[in-house]
Amino acid sequence: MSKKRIITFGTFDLFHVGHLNILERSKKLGDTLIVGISTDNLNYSKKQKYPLYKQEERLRIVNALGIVDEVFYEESLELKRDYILKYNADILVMGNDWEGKFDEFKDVCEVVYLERTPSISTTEIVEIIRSKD
Ligand code: C2G
Repeated sequence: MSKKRIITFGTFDLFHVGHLNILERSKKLGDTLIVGISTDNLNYSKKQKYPLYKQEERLRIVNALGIVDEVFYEESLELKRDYILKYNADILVMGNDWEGKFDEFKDVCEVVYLERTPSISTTEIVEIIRSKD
């Protein structure tokens, strides 16, 4: 049987266990895990703010995980179909905060939404640290 290629996307700012959980569960769906790291500029255009960690740092952290096989920069949300095709992905995995949003790609790959890990997010971590000042 041919090896299954999994693709997923994210910012992975202040890398935490919620990020690790989704990457571990994504890897279990196949053989090769490819991760698109959203660029600083893409984040700015989506959220009007830059991540705390620079894209080079976020990419290095994710790439250093033993379960991750390939990483690349996600420059634009509109390029998702191109990335799926370029990286020959069999399955697109996204957190269920994106439920239904990527169903349009079901013509080129399987689309799976995984449950987010409850009670942890980069925003929450920042708020907790700020409140300790
Ligand atoms: N995640 C999770 N549980 C959490 C927090 C995050 O499962 N408690 C998942 C998200 O659902 C996502 C991945 O971790 O699949 C990365 O999360 P973010 O860095 O917040 O990604 P986001 O900014 O939503 O970028 O093309 C889409 C974007 O690049 C996604």
